[in-house]
Amino acid sequence: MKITDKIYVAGHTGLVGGAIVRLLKKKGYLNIITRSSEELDLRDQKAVFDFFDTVQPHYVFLAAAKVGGIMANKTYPGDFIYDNLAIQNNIIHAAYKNGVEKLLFLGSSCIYPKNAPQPIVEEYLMTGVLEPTNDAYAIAKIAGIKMCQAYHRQYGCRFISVMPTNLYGPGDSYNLQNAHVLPALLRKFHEAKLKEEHVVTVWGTGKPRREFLHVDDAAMACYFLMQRYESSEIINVGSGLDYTIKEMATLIKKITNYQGTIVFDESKPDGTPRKLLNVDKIKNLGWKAVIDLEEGLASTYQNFEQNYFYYTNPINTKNLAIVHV
Ligand code: GFB
Repeated sequence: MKITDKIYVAGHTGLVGGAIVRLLKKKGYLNIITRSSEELDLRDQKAVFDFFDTVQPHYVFLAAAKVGGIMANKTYPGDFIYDNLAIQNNIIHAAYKNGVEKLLFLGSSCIYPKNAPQPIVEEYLMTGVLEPTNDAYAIAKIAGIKMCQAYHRQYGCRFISVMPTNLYGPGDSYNLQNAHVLPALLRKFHEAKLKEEHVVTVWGTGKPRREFLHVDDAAMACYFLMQRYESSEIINVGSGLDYTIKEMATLIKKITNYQGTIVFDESKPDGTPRKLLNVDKIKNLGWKAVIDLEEGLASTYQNFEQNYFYYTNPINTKNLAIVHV
């Protein structure tokens, strides 16, 4: 990517899109293009086609998606499948029609089968049944991967698909019903400390294992792959380490300096038992995560505390909660 190329980051108000924009600015790119969802509804085919027609971006980071934690996925599967299919269909097709030089599509580790052997290698895609709490989202993401591969095969488009593990960092959603586990727990422990509550409730059994990656590492990986990766085969991006939810709750208790007790609400879903990506493929290309989990969480907590009123304002959490477009 040349410093003057037009680079469209779809989803720049979301966790990953925001981190990609921060990184591109730091690297000195001069022509970063963004549109808020008020300016451009990515589910609207005509609006997206007109936008590409007018703007003619050279590179596209497709980080726009409807995303959320286990409860959001379980509650709104219709929204997750429709919005994500619409967004990615519109952007991928418009990118092809307008001769975009390269597009990077962001998937998710939940595309893999619920009981995939661990750590998960890329070849396990479509070898088993999906986790039911997020199968609608996963099917949309799998369709996006297949669309990039089909356009690569039929039209020679340089469209690549990147599968990040569970991400966290500044710019996340802190809406307790819809957020992912780490922001939800940071907020729960922080507020319990402020209100001097004796107990924090963590969903599920605490036994599922999850791998976490700081979003600035994920943005670095996307940037690296945009320059270095040409295959239409999917590629995993992760830290290579996983922890139980109980271990994560204990770590967040320490980081937030909360003195009370943790209890588990087993009426809430656990989701996939384990989701650890094998990251050999990207490591062999020369990229690895550098942000230590405890340090990354501590700085994320600092960012949350500093912007507490923004993150917990119902207007912002409503926007951030589900639609990252
Ligand atoms: O992060 P999370 O919502 O998503 O939940 P998934 C991970 C684990 O943390 C589950 C537990 O076992 C939850 O039950 N957990 C404990 C909590 N307390 C909480 C809490 O307060 N909030 C939340 N949210 N979880 C999502 C998918 O799955 O991961 C998406 O649904 C996407 O589609 C994303 O792929 C990366 O890791 O289970």
